[in-house]
Amino acid sequence: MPLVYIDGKYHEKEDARVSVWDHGLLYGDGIFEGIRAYNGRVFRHLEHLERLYASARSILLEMPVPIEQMREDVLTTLRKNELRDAYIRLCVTRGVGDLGLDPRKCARPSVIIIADKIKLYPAEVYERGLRLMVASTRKNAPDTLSPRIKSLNYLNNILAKIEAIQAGCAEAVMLDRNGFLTECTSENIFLVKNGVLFTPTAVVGILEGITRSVVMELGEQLGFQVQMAFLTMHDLYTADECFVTGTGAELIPVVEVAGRTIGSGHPGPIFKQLLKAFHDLTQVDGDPIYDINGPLKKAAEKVK
Ligand code: PXG
Repeated sequence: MPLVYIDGKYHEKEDARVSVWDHGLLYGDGIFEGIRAYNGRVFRHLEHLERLYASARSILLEMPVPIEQMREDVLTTLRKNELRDAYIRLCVTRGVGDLGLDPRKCARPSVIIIADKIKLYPAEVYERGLRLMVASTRKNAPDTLSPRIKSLNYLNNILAKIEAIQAGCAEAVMLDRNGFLTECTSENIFLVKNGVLFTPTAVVGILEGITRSVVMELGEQLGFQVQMAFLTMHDLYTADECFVTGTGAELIPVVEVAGRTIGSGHPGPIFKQLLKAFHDLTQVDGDPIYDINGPLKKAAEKVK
């Protein structure tokens, strides 16, 4: 344990390896997804796979298997590892090729599926909230390497993460070339002002997070207005509440940004409502991992 899927075969952790000739390693040429399973269900499974296939299209990578097959392969990997609550890391690399950027050198993309226990953020951050700093590293512009592609090229985010670590902060907020808020290094960002939820528009260049879209849905269901907008640091400093969202993080409150206290300095009431709604949803919504043979099994029992 864990058993790792690589191109149709399962390997023990120690034997799960890729070639040094893989362009995913040599050039960061590939894409990935981070997905979670809760209570025996893969949360927003299809949405994650659709984003993966959209990233593939954008980088002209022909997926070696259709989306339905990929869905089955993820579920099988979870079953093989006997997981109900898990973190799933899907990687698709350009594959093995000669040296040189030309993707035509790579005969076939490689698919890797890792399913493992999740490492949660400490409970303390959800209660006390995060402190953010503002990274000097600007977000890649949409006309360079679009942040909408979840690519194996994460150095832009890693440089900002290093700045955060050096400053003693867990996360950094990143701005675009014009100073508009984009997102953090691996979470999207939300503000609350006068009861309205705001999040940066995807036009500035962000990864359109699955958690972000769930939070927008939940916000509306709870009766809040939700707006995607061009936002600046001023909007952040003067917000009543702020929080970040992501598959790993779920929803984490932000209580300080660049030395300014946000709102009351404590996790806000709207954040708390959304977090509860999110937790409730993750327990019941998603692609079942183990019930897949349920109807067939029941039918077989009836025949007996
Ligand atoms: N922005 C960026 C740059 C991200 O990488 C998000 C926003 C949030 O998106 P989701 O769809 O998760 O709500 C991400 C997500 C990993 C890992 O293994 C990375 C992410 C998510 C899960 C795991 O590093 N990034």
